[in-house]
Amino acid sequence: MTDFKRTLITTALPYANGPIHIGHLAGVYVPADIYARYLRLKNEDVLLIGGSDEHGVPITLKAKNEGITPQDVVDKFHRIIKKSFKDFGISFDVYSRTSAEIHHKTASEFFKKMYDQGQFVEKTSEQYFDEENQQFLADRYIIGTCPKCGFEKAYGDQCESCGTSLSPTELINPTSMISGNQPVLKKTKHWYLPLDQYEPWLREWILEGHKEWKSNVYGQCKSWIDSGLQPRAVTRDLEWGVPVPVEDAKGKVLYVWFDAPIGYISATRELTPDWEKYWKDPETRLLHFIGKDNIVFHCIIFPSMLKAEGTFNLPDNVPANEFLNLENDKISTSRNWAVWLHEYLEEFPGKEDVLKYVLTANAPETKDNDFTWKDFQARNNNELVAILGNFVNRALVLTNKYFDGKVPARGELTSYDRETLTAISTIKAEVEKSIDSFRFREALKNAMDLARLGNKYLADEEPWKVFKTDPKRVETILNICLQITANLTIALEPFLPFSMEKLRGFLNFGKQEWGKLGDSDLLAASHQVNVPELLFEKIDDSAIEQQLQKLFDTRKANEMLEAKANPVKKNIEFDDFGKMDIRVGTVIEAEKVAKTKKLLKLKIDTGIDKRTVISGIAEYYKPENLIGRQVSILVNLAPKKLRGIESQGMILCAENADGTLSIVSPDQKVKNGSEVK
Ligand code: B3M
Ligand code: ZN
Repeated sequence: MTDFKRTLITTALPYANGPIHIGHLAGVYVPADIYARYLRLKNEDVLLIGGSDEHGVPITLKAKNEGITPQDVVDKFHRIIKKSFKDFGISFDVYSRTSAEIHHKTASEFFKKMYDQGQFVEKTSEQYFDEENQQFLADRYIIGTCPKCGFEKAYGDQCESCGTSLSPTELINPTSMISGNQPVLKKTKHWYLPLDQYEPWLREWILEGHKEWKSNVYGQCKSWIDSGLQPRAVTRDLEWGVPVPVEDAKGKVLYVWFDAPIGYISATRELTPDWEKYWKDPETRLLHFIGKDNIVFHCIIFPSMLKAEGTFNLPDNVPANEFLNLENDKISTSRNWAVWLHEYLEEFPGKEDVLKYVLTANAPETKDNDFTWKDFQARNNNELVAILGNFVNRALVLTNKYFDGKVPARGELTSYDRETLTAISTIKAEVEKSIDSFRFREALKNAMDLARLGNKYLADEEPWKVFKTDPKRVETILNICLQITANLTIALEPFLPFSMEKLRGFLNFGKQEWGKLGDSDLLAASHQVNVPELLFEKIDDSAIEQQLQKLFDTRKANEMLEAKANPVKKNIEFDDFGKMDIRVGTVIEAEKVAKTKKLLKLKIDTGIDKRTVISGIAEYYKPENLIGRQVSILVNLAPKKLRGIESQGMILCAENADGTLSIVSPDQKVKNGSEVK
């Protein structure tokens, strides 16, 4: 099926402004590592490329806040990230960084070539400038009042309250988030990638040519393309980054999303003088492992850049994953809501594979998933210990006990034996089918099924009983168990590399090629095995409680910070409160407002009348679930047009720390029109 000679696997370059957490691992690095290890076992020519993304505005702001240089920030986190990946066993062939000289050179040349080929559009526009800090402001660093809904903390690119996408100049009362001052408009020139011109080609290449891509990836591409692509600025007014290599561009750098994917090329170049073979030979297959928030950059923008440059391969597939949550809450670096890899490695020494196992078994491949410490413990204790570890341990211990550690030969076979041997012979095709289509959790399950089957076979056959009456029969049983064990060292090698190395040590057995998987004579009769140690250990409740306590403390600390950031407002008189007419009403109709993410159009029976209210709760409530619910509504709020619909009032909601909204309702049914006071 394969018509390529080699595979180049890239993994999203993490921003070097924080450490790696389990969300990064589950979404990108664990699956990419499994895939690379699998291909290496098959003796394929493969490179696994990684590196730190060290540019961008957030890094400069972090440096500013801490009174250090951006280089200091990235040096610190690059070191932490690189070490934690290494200790965890992500088998990068190279882990580079975008502040490296080779990267600046590569990105610069790439831009220059596109520039010389006339592939950018030059545009001068007015952009907000912070006079105090003498810098142009990225859209995200300007806040102001949303012209559509009046929300006071809308960002320069989007209002988080009503979902409208904005440009900074549309904001009312714009404020620089850096100085707190009002920014001024200043002329500046930038280079744009005219993505609109690539639309017909993208349609053809992705929508026609790559229907096999994962449906979440294909779907996102389709919706981007269908909603119309706009030219994108690929340069910024900033000091930190790759300088724009043309005259007349002082104080300008390449936009971080322009240079970062080129980082994959630079890293390959750092690794091998043969790098062009991996990027330009059409017999090389290019795969990008990323999370879903990076799809547009890897499927639309970077390919357009590669296409424009003209000499590079395009990605063959982009198996992007969804998100992993932690204990039912979004993982967040700024809120410290995460399991950090470097901390895990310290707190659970020798348990790298346990985390790999749990993250793969519960990988967010088709939908967002949740990591919980209870599930982590259960999967370790009930699967790794009770099934895999228990099985191989008993097979090895019994072989030592009855046969001095020499692999016994098989004798006459029962039909159960034959069934079991057949399961060994089919495992390869099953695991391959899943891995080849990037379904790693299914592949892991298939491989673990072999251990499950071995465990059951051993329990059913009870060699410890049979030995007393028929020791010859035990030779066959243990031979089969040991052959399963030897096969597991191959099938599970991509997933649990540290443990399989250990297990090969117990078996006194070398590392095998993938092609050997399915062979039920991997171990010759009278081959000497060793006395095993435990392959996995139980994780007790106290270790889990400690982790939960840590998260609990984080949550508490966050709540306190948020309370401080949201202080109690100035006192008011009762009369001020009395001006608000808040009533209880019942939702009688509900529908989404077309072309918005956040808005619902509700018809409310207020007891006084039936009126229309637009509410920004579409992300948290399905319209059909609202019908019949009682809500609190501010009925004397001056009517306002939103998206062309007049909203007559406002539904009251409680805003959670993470920004999610929850409707405030009476705790028992009351008459519509009842006053809230
Ligand atoms: N650093 C964004 C992220 O970490 C970005 C990825 C770059 S991949 C070229 O999600
Ligand atoms: Zn708004």
